Order: sequence, then C-alpha cells, then structure tokens
Amino acid sequence: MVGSLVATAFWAMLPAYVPNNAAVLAGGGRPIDGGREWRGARVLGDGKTWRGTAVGTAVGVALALVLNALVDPVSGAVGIDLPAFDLLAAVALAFGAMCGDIGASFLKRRSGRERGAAFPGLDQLDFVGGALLAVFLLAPAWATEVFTLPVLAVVVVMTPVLHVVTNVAAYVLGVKNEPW
Ligand code: CTP
Ligand code: K
Ligand code: MG
Repeated sequence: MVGSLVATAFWAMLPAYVPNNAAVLAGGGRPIDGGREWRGARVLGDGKTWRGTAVGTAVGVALALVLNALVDPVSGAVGIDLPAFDLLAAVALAFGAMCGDIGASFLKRRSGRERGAAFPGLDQLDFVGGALLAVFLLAPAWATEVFTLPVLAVVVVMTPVLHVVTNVAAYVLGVKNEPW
C-alpha cells in the first residue's frame, strides 16, 4: 500500500523532478529578465535563463515519453499499476516545475536574497507547487486520477528529502555551486 503510493508518487513526479537538474547542467546564456531590475533588485537574476528553462522543460517531457514506453514492463515487474503520461500532463509537469522555480527566484529577489541564497522550504517545494498547479489546470482529468490525496501527501513529504539528497550530491560532484 505505502510502497505503491511511493512508487506512483515518484513515477508521476519524475517529469517535474528532472527539469531543474537538467537546467543546472544546461544553464547559461541570456537571463530571462534581460538584466532588468525592479525595486532595487534583479527581477529574477542571472540564475534563470532561457536556455536552462527550455532545455529543462524539453528534458522533462522527453523523460515522460521514455517512461510511457516503459510503463507496461515496469508496472508488471513491480506489480503496481503506474500511470502513463498524457502529452499535456507531461508538458505541464515539466514547464510548471520550471515556472515554480522561477517564481521562487522572483520572491527571493524581492526579499533581498542574492542569486544562490537559500530559502529553506521554498527551495524544496517551489517546483512541486508549480508542477501540480500546472497539471491540475492543464490536464485536470489526468491529474485527478493520478494525484489522489494520499499520493499528494507522499509527494509533499518525499520531495524535500529527494531535493536535499540530489542537491548535496550535485554540489559534491561539482556541478552545482551551492548544496541547496
Ligand atoms: N538554471 C537556468 N535556468 C533556470 C533554472 C536554473 O539556467 N530556469 C541554471 C542556472 O545556471 C542556475 C543553476 O541552474 O544558476 C542552478 O539553479 P538554481 O539553484 O535554481 O538557481 P540559482 O543560481 O541558485 O539562483 P536563484 O537564487 O535565483 O535560485
Ligand atoms: K531553485
Ligand atoms: Mg540555487
């Protein structure tokens, strides 16, 4: 029961988890805010780029398509009925995750935090909020079927743990500037 909730939550959120990590590897180039400031601080900052956002979204959608090709054998192997991704749901999860992270940077700049500064809580859940909001808005039937209340509860508890682990790992490997 718990195992199937965790497996479903992890599988369904993978297209939202991977974009931020892909953006770290792909980032660079022109910042989304074009260098503009608002009220004495950058609108978003140099850490939110067009390339990172586009590549992150594309990688998330591509991963969903790969998962769709694997869903039957994996479901059979683990004995859990994992969901396949509607295209719109995949786009919403990936792009919504990137938008949640971008929204968080906007809030960080408004609260005087420089690029790279930690914002505990927000850092671990911004992309989850963005992804879930987008998928419930753009693919409501799919989202309601997959993200039942127990699955949502697992997502909210599991994601910060995974986020901390992957970011510390990325920092230790030298691909990320801060361990958060
Ligand atoms: N990145 C990007 N575009 C995005 C998100 C991330 O190019 N939409 C890249 C940037 O190179 C960024 C790195 O991924 O520096 C790490 O992402 P993140 O930790 O979200 O950004 P920070 O640099 O910490 O900036 P902020 O304080 O605004 O979160
Ligand atoms: K972030
Ligand atoms: Mg950061």
